[in-house]
Amino acid sequence: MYQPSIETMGREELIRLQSKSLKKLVENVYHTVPFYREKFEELKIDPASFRGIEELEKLPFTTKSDLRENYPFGLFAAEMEEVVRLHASSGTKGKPTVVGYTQRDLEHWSTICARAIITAGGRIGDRFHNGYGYGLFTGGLGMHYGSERLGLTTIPASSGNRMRQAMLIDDFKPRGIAGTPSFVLCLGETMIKLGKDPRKSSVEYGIFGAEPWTEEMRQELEEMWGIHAVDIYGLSEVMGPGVAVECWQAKEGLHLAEDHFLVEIIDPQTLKPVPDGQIGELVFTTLTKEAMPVIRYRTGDLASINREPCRCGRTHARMSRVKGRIDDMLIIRGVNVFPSEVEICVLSQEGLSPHYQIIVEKDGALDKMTVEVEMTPEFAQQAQKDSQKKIELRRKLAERIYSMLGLNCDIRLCAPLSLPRSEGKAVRVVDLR
Ligand code: DLL
Repeated sequence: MYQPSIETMGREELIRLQSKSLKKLVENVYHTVPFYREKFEELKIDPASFRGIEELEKLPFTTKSDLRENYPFGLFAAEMEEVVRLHASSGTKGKPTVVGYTQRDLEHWSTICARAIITAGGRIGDRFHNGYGYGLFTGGLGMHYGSERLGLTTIPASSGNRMRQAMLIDDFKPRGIAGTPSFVLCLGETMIKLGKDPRKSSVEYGIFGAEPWTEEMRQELEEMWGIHAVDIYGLSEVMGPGVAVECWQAKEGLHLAEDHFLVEIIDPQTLKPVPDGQIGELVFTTLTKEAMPVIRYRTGDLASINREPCRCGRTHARMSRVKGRIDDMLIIRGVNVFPSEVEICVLSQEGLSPHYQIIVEKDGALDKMTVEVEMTPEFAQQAQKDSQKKIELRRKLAERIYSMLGLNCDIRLCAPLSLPRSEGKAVRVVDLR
């Protein structure tokens, strides 16, 4: 462990610590962020008498639209001279959301990412190939500073240029790799195309996140590379990568950095907390951020929480894999569909590769879902000789999807390497409605 005294802290002590930080935070944002001052006044919250975690539910939520409405720096709690770094979301709808960090925030973030790398299986002395994109996206720089904090030999590969990355892995021999699961999958594919077997590479563990992925995709990556593949979660509004990470020993949920982030799971309709173990929306309050703290930030991500200590010895609560985002949920002919459910069906069907896309369009008055998926090269070869095989495979996948979702869909089998490859976050859904 990187910080054993914090990572194995008893729950009572942890809650005391969180409560103390929360009280300080409430006082601080009241005096520094007009947005929170107004909200507190509306809700008649007096920061001076706020008692801590027991009163958490009285505090207002913060949403992505609050960030947009206060673009770019309206929610900053620190003076601009103290803000030493900005990051921003890609902003597919209108303005991006902007986040800021003070020097101390960056210190904390590096420590949190260093802790995450060790949790994921990293060791002092490793070489670390960082395939997250560098730039306004938090993935690249976040993991970079975590790796340097540990003193690892850090390779800032960024995303893209797979041929070059394949060569770097061959030559630099990293023990750890990080990137979006879809990108590292494509990188493995490129290595194979170049006649290099990723299983024979030096890589022993991979830290994958920034997009939803499934247990089936984990298996695919672990087999392809011969590695431990662990899940890392985070979001810019709260900090970036490192908010939670799986341990390589158990891979049973992602350990939340609870000394820095207070987690809640709520029912997105009623906004009330749901019991541990039940899926709901993840909500975070930052406990140590200076430049842009957030109170009860509604992430839109769906997961559950488990507060039992883990067999790796860590006591911080664990979140489940993210099932999807509330706004990623497709409603097709009245049926709720998460792209991850389609991924489970695709990856558990022999003959198919993990490269797929879901197309949703109007067919007259009705919605129509088509799953485009690449065949494996072996299957495609066999199917050339026997066209019946493709009909059979299409039927099998459609049946799997029907039994998972209760929804009929069309299947389009595509040639190997024909679908677009992602360099950062994969685009799984094309909604043409
Ligand atoms: O994606 C931060 C990050 C970088 C996390 C590298 C992990 C590794 P944003 O670009 O702000 O930040 O996107 C945050 O991505 O709300 C989730 O919807 C999704 N996401 C992040 N990690 C995971 C994950 C980074 N492990 C949004 N599983 C979040 C599923 C994830 N979704």
